[in-house]
Amino acid sequence: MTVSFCGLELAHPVINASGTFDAIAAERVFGNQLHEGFPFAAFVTKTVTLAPRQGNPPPRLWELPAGMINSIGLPNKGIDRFVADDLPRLSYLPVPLVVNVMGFSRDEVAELVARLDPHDGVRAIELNVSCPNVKTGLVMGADPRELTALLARVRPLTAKPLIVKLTPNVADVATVARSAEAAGASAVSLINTLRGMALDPDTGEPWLGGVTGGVSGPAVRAVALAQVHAVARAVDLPIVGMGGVECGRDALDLLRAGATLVAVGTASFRDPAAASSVASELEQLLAQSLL
Ligand code: RRO
Repeated sequence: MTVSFCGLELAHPVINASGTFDAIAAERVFGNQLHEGFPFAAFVTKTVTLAPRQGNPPPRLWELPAGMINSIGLPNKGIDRFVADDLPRLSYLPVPLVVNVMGFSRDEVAELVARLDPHDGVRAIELNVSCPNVKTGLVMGADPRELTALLARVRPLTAKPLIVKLTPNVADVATVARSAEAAGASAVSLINTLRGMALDPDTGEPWLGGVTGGVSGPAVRAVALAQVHAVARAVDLPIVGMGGVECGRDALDLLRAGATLVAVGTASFRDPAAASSVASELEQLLAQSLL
């Protein structure tokens, strides 16, 4: 199941979706066991911003019949402490490391990329232009011209692969993907969460502290499949497909739709080893399809 992605040789095509698996916390709980059976072929960090952030007020989660809504709002320690505290630990993971970043302006993204570029442990950078939970989060990923300008600014700053994480909250994701490709993206990943909301059954007021949030899990799987399919027909870039993947069959569908890699996200909250089962089921399905 080895796969080549942006020059990285991966043991299999299953990675994690940003923000859905805390490898440092998992290491504290599982110790060496985590490294022996590491569930992902590459590890993607939670989004890092330039300045530290508290995130959105609680409540931050709402469970759905087929997934959940999150309104986390990018809590993180900021790039300085990420580089000082987390990067050395994450660099010891047994798989290539992808750092996901988000800035509130082109200059901020440029600074984040420039700060990560010197670190050999960072094998690729994912640009999150699609967070639904902060006011300006969607601007860059929803506007092809803005995305082009962003990539023109940051592409010259690093030779590392730049993966652009696309939002599903646009009319035509293929157009956005095309502009990412034309402006020098190395790959695209999709989908981020779909904007949704829930009401408190007692008060009728929005449940989430951030009012709206991002829907993920099996509820969005068919949307992810359609968008990966559309983007695969629009660009020649490698695609990381994600959205509600829970079993080998879901992963196979995304690969058949044109993805090179598949990411597991929400399923890891229920079972931190979910991606391992997805990868072994996928291996069986691929072996069968070769017979
Ligand atoms: O932190 C979040 O609220 C968040 C982010 Br950065 C994102 O990209 N997608 C999402 O559903 N939540």
